[in-house]
Amino acid sequence: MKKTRRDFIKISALGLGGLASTGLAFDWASGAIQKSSLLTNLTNFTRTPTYCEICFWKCAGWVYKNEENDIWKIEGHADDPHCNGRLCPRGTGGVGMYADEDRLKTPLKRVIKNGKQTFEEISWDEALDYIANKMNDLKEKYGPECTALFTHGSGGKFLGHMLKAYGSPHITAPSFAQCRGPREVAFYSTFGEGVLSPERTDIRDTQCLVLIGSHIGENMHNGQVQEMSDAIDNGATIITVDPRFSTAASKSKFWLPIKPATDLALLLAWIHVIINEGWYDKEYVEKYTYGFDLLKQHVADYTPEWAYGKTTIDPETIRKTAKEMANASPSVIVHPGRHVTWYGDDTQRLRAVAILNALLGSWGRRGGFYNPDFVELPSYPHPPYPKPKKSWRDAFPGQYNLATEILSNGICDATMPSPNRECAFKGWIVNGTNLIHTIPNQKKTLEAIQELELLVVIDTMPMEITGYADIVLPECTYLERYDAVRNSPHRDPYLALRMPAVEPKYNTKPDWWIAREIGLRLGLKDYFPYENIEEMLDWQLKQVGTSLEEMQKVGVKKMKRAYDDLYYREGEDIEFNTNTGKIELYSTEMAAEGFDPMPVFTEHEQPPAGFYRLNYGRTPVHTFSRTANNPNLTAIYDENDLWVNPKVAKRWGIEHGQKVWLKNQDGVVSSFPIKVRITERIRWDSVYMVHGFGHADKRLSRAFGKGASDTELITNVKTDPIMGGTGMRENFVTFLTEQPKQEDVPS
Ligand SMILES: Nc1nc2c(c(=O)[nH]1)N[C@H]1C(S)=C(S)[C@@H](COP(=O)(O)OP(=O)(O)OC[C@H]3O[C@@H](n4cnc5c(=O)[nH]c(N)nc54)[C@H](O)[C@@H]3O)O[C@H]1N2
Ligand SMILES: Nc1nc2c(c(=O)[nH]1)N[C@H]1C(S)=C(S)[C@@H](COP(=O)(O)OP(=O)(O)OC[C@H]3O[C@@H](n4cnc5c(=O)[nH]c(N)nc54)[C@H](O)[C@@H]3O)O[C@H]1N2
Ligand code: SF4
Ligand SMILES: [Mo]
Repeated sequence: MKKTRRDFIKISALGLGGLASTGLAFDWASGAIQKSSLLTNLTNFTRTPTYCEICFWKCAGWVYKNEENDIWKIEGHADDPHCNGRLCPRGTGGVGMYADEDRLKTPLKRVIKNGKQTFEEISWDEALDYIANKMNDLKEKYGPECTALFTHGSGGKFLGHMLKAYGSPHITAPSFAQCRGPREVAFYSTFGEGVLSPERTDIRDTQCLVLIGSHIGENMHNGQVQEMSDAIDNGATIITVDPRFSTAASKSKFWLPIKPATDLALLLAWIHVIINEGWYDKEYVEKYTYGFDLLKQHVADYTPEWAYGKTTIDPETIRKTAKEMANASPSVIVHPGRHVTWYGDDTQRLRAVAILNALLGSWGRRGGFYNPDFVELPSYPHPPYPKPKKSWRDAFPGQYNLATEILSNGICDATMPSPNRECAFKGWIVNGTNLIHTIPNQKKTLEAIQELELLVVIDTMPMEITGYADIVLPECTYLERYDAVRNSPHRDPYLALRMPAVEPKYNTKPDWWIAREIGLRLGLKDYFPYENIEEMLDWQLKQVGTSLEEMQKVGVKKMKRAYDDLYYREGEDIEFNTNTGKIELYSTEMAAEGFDPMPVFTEHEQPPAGFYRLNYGRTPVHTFSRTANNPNLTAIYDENDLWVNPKVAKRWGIEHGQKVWLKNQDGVVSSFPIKVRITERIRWDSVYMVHGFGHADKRLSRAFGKGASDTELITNVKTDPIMGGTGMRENFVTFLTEQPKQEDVPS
C-alpha cells in the first residue's frame, strides 16, 4: 500500500470517565418509550424546548434543569405527533451526549511535530481563518464546485447555505445512497411523490401492516413504534418478512423467515396472486393506475410455487398472507422500509412494494398512506446563489439520472483523479457523519481522503473521521444550541423549536455560528445579514404567523393544513406527478432510462462454503455509531454481539459468549473480536450484528474496542444501477477462533 500522506491520528484517552447509571428499561409492549411524568405541573424547574438529535425522527421535548442550572432530564413534548409526550430510551439518554467527558473540546489542527503528524489545539479564529483561506485557494485553483459538504443532522442547513453562497451545490447526506434513496426513487416513479420522513404511513389506523425487513421495535422510530403498538391493540394483522426472528416478528400473526436476498420473488408472487384472484381494488386501479394489463402479463409466471423455490416460503402461506392484505384493503400498508440499500436491485424491490400498495388501493387512504402537510418556512432574504459550472454528475455520464439527491459514495468516487474529468473534488467539509463507519468499502473512502487538499470535520465526538481531518471543529451538542426550526411533514403541519438549555460546554460552538463565521471570512456577508440566529429565526417564524418568543414558550405549534386532503375522497379525480398523470404500475420513467419498467427477479450471490451472510440492524438503545460512547446508553448496552444459529455453532465448536474474529470473502479481518450469541432466531445461512460498534479511536474511552464493526467487513458493494445506492448485504464472513497474526491481516 502506498505511504499515506494523511495519517490517522491516534491520541490516547485522557482518562476514563465514570459510568452513569440510568435505570432505563426497554420493554416495547409495556411502553419502554418513557411516559411523561407529572413534571409539567411543577413550577420550580426551568424548562426549555428542544427536538431530539439522537436520531432523525426529531421528537420534540422539554429539557429540565436542576437548581444548579445543569441539565437534569429530557422529556417528550405532549403535543408533538412524533413522540406523543414520550421519548425513546435513546432520546432520554441524550443527556449523556452533553455529559460525555470524551467530547471534542476545542478546535484542532493537523501539524507535524518531530516528524510525526499530530493535532494541536488552536483558537477558533485560527481555525476559521485557515479554512477560509484554503477555501479561497481551492476556489481559485479548481472552482468552488470542487468542494463538497457531507452532512447528516440539523446544522447542515447552515453549512449548506454557506457552501451554496460560496458557489458549490455539492451537499450530500448518507441518508440517501446508504439509506432510503431507492425507496424515494421507486415511489416517485410510481406515485410521483416520495415516502418522506417521518414516513407517511398511517399505521395508527391500519388493519394490516406488512414489514419487509423493517424491524420496528429495534428500529426505534418513536411515533411509528407507538402507532404499531396501538394498531396491534386494535387487532391489526402484522406480517413480518425477515430472515431473522426480529422483535417485530415476535409481535406478528405471520412471520415469513425468507431466504435472504429473495424478497422480490415474494413480492412478485403476491402481486400475481392478488391480480389473478381478483383481490385488487378494481375501482382504484381502473381510475388511477397506468399499465395494469402489462403488469398482469408480466407477473403471469411469478406464481407462489415459483417463489417457493426462491424464497423457501411455502405457496399456501404466500396465498394466505395475500388474502390478509386484500381483506384489509385499502387500510393496509406494505411498509416501504427505510434502510433499503441491500442488494443493488433495491429500487426495483421498492417498485414492487409500491405496485403492491397501488393494487391494494392504500396510497391516499385511511390506514394506508396519508397525504402529509408541512409549513413552508421562507429563507431569510439573501442574494441569489452563484450558478455552478460543474456538477458531480460529470463524473457519471449517463448514469444515475433518477437519483434525486447527490450520492455520498459518488462524491468519494469523484474525488479520485481521472483524466476524463475536468475536476476532482479537492475539499470536503464533513459535518455530523462518521464516514468511516457510514459508507461501505472503507478502503475507497480512505483513498479518496488521501486526495484531498482540505478536510474539515465538524463533530461533537472524536470519532474515526476526525482522525483524518486537517481541521477539527467541535460543535456543541443539540442541548446547547439553536438550530433550524423543525417543519417536518405529518398529518398536520407542526413547528418545533430547539433552543439552548445551557451554555455550550468547553470551547464548542453551534453550526449556525461556524457557517456564518466561515461565510463572513469568505466575503459572503450579504448571505448572512443577521447578527445572530435569534434574529433570523424570529423573522422566519413571523412570516408564518408565530414568533421566536411564542415558540420559546410553547416549543411545538400545530398549524392549519392548507387543504382538507389527508386522504383521497371517494371517486376524486387526481392527477399524479408522473409522466402519465397516473400511478405507474408500468414505469415510463424507468423505461425511458433503459431500466425494466416493471420489476424482474434477479438471483443474488449465496455464501460460499464455510461462510455466512453478514446481516446487520439496530438495537433500541443506540443510533448507528453516534451513541456508542454515550455514558447513559453504554451503561445499558456497550458492545454488540454476533447472532449465530445453534447448528452453525455446533459445526464450528463455538460456545455461547466466546469471542471470535470475523473474516470476509475478501480476506478482511475484523479489528476486534465479537461475542457469540447462539440463538435460533437467526437462520443457519446468516449471522447478525448491530451496526455502530467496533470503534478504533482510543479517544472514545467507552466505545474503543467494544464489539465489531459491520462496515469494515462490507467490502463488496452492490451499486444500484438506477440511483447509485450502495447495496451492503452481499458480504459473507467466516469465524476465526484465534486472534490472527498481524502479518495475516491485510492493511
Ligand atoms: N455498515 C453499515 N453502514 C451503514 C448503516 C448500517 O446499518 N450498516 N446504516 C446506514 C444508514 S441507514 C444511515 S442513515 C447512515 C447514518 O450515518 P451517520 O449519520 O454518519 O452515522 P453515525 O455513525 O452515527 O455518525 C454520526 C456522526 O455525527 C456526530 N454527531 C452526533 N451529533 C452531532 C451534532 O450535533 N453535531 C455534529 N456536528 N456532529 C454530531 C457523531 O459523533 C458521529 O461522528 O449510515 C448508513 N451506513
Ligand atoms: N434504535 C434505533 N432505531 C433506528 C436507528 C438506529 O440507529 N437505532 N436508525 C434509524 C434509521 S436512519 C434507519 S434507516 C432505520 C433502519 O431500520 P429498518 O429500515 O427497519 O431496517 P433495515 O436496517 O433495512 O433492516 C434490518 C432488518 O432487515 C432484516 N433483513 C436482512 N436481510 C434481509 C432480507 O434479505 N430480506 C428481508 N426481508 N429482511 C432482511 C434484518 O434481519 C433486520 O431485522 O432505523 C431507524 N431507527
Ligand atoms: S426516536 Fe428516540 S432518538 Fe429518535 S428523535 Fe425520538 S426520542 Fe430521539
Ligand atoms: Mo437511515
